[in-house]
Amino acid sequence: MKRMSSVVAGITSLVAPLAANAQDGVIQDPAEGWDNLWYEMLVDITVIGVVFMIAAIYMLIRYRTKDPDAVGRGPKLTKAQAIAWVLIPASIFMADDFFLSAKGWSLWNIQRGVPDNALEIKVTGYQWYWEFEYENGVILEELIVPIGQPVVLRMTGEDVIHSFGLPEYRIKEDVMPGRVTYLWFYPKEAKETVVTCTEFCGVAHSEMYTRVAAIDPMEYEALMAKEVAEM
Ligand SMILES: [Cu+2]
Repeated sequence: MKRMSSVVAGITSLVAPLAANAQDGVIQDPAEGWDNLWYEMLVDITVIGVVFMIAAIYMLIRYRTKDPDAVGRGPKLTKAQAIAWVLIPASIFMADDFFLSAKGWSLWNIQRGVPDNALEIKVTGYQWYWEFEYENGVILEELIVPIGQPVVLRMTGEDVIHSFGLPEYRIKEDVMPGRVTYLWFYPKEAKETVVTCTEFCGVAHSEMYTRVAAIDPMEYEALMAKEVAEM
C-alpha cells in the first residue's frame, strides 16, 4: 500500500509541471507534442517490424524442411525456461508500450491545459457550417486568429453531433448540442489552413469545411475594428 502511494506521488509529480502549462509562462504547443509522439511511434513500430522480419526470415531458412518425411525435434524447455521465454519478451514490449502511453498522457495534459492568455472564441456547429463568435460580439463564418497567442475554442452544436478538426494544428474535438466542449491550439506563424467537420453529420457533411487564417496581430486588430464598426 505504501509502495502504491509512492508510485501515485511519483506520477503526480510527473504530471504536475505539465498541468501547469497555463501558468509557467512557457507555452507547450500540442501540435509539436503530437508530431514528436507520431515520429516516435513510427520509429518504434519500424524497429519492431524490422527485428521480427529478420527473425522470421532467419527461422524460415534455418529451420526449413530438407526432407518431406522429416520429424521435428524441438529441445524440451524446463519450466523456468518456458516462463522466462514468456515473461522477458512480454516485459520488454510492455515497457515500450507503457513508455509510449505515458508520453500520450503527457500530451493529453498539454492538450487539455489551456494557457492563461488564450484568446477565447465561441464556436457553434450547424448543418452544415461553422460560426465563430468573438469576445467583442463579432460573428464570422471563418476562423481568423492573430499569430503568437494561443486560441481556445468553446464549442457547441445547434442540431446534431459534429467534430471540429484542425489537421494542421493536430487537434480535434467533438461538438454536440447541450454541451460545451473545448480545444486549444497555438498559431505561431501566418498561414491559411482549414477546419473540417470530422463526424458524419448529414448529406452536406463533406462541405462542412472553412478557412482558418492565422494573421499578423496588427492585421487582426484592423479587421476586428472594421467588423465592430459595421455591426
Ligand atoms: Cu458536421
